[in-house]
Amino acid sequence: MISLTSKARLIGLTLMLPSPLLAQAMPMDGHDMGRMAPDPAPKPAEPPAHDMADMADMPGMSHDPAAMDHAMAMPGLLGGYAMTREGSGTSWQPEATPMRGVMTHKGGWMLMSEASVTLAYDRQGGPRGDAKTFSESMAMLMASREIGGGNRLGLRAMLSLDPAMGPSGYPLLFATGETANGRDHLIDRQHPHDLFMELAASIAHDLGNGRSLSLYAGLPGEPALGPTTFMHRFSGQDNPEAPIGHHWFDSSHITFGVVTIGFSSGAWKIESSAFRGREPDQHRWNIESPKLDSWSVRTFWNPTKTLSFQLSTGHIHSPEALDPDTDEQRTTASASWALPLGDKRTFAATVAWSAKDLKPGPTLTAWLGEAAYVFGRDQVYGRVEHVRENELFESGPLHHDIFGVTKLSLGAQHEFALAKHAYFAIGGLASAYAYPQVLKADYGGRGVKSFMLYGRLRFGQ
Ligand SMILES: [Cu+2]
Repeated sequence: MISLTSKARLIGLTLMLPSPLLAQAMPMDGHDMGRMAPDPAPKPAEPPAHDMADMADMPGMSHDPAAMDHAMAMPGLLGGYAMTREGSGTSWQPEATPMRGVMTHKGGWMLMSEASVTLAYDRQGGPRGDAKTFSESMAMLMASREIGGGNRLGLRAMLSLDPAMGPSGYPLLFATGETANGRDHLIDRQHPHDLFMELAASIAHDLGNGRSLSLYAGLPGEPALGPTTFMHRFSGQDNPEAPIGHHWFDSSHITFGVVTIGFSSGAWKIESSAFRGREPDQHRWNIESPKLDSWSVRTFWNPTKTLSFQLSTGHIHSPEALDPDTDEQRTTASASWALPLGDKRTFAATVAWSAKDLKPGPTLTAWLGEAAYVFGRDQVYGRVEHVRENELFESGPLHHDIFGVTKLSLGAQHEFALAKHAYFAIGGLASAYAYPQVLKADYGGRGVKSFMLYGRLRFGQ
């Protein structure tokens, strides 16, 4: 067990992490990207009028055209497109997604940083419900530079103090997966994330004509499987709850040992990973030993700046420590949409489908729809998901039975600017569920039964 004082010290440490970058960011207004997507080659068909309007509105934003050109030329880590096309790991998202990190330049390096700490009160209702006050957090640092020969080096670190919430995570009805103690399954709870969420390096080689080859390695890292992770996609990133379909879509986002090769050409990308199938264990403060016993293949198609489509499949060797003889073939498809509406308004949505083919065992499917509408510093968001569950009962007559469960969450938040790049948000969300009658004894009657209230301190744009 880690003592309270050392937890406090760690929290302090993470909060301080971006401060050197913050110091660099302060005098560099002209290099500041604001909430707009860079656009290295604006097409006449898509007038950038709203982008320009956003930019002019940004406090501290330079109106110098040279500085704007410079900001628009910000390249991605893994290819010669705009950086805003890149989501978590090696994933793509719509290029029009607003950037939330703070960009700076130093001696040939392009740096980006972002951090947030959320304190949430969580109340899940019904006989299996529970209440808890917990904190979740994330700090990300990214660095990239040209290293000659048409090659770009990328480095990325993402940390979280989620382990401080305790090994059993937070109450979340119908969420399953991973373990708190190495013996019992976590049921109706969301597991905490590891201290090290990503420590990755990448090299991208420019082949010309909009084509590039890339190599990405992480310990931990994110394999080429599923859509951009929930806390990094614009449609879901301010919702403090993990989706109950996390283990269908993006549970591989922290994988101890990942190597991915990718090839992109214009609007397309194809990539393949070798990675460790086993999910992180209950010891959340350490780095686990890597292995490459699983594989995945994924393709993205971004036909316009506002759209991104994804299709992937992966063979995951022995993902669950408590069920080591079961492998999984996970196949997912998703579409994401990001629509800048001008005047600091953005609408973003994601729909996703997944099939988890347990080997041996049944195929369990899930789908998800998620949307967020940001207007100024206010936001409303929602998520609807359906999951075919077979882990709700560890024993008894319903053990391993499959139940279709649907959850709807709606939330809102308001953010206050505290200082340049520092924000404080307050928000809340409520959830309602639909499930088979046979679960009534364990989950109670239907209706709205869970809510979360939260405050969030954020460093970024
Ligand atoms: Cu996770």
